[in-house]
Amino acid sequence: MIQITKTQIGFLAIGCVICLILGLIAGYMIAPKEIELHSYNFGGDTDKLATFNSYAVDGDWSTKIEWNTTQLGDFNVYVIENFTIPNTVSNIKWEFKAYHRAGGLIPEPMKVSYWNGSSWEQLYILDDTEHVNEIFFETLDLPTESFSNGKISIRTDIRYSSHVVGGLLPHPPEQLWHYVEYFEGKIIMIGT
Ligand SMILES: [Ca+2]
Repeated sequence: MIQITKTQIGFLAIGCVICLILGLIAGYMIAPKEIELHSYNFGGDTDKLATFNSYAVDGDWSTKIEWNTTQLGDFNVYVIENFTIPNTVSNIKWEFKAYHRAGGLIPEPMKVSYWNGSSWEQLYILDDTEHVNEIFFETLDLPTESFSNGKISIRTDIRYSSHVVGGLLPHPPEQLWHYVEYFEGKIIMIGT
């Protein structure tokens, strides 16, 4: 029969505690983490929006910037979101949520780019046949050059197009729409 002394139980308990602490540290190091938005700015036809610009960066994944759909024409709005990244990070992703109302009026109604230190590099393009008439999420891998200086800037361009077609018998005039609306985006990083 195997006998276990109180001393052995003590060592066993200490060993378990150490393993638990090491496990927690390892989990903390590899668990995905979000980092807070440092600053942002908007550009383009922001006067064509029906909502506050800030709905794109308010941290609320249920609010979005929306177009005033009574207007006709082609417009573009972009938001640039800036983050400060710890220099120990090795893996960064960008996740966003958007809505695509498809209508075949414009190609590439949404683009996402990152700043490489001297120019904007394209990371993602939404094709007009993707995510048709639905809310969608995308998670994109960011290349090392996008955060090698401890900062990262993401630019999201969304477009709007609306035109009246028809008007000749037997087709009455009809207003068509095609646009993307943007809810929110965030950096996800792996590392410490
Ligand atoms: Ca929002």
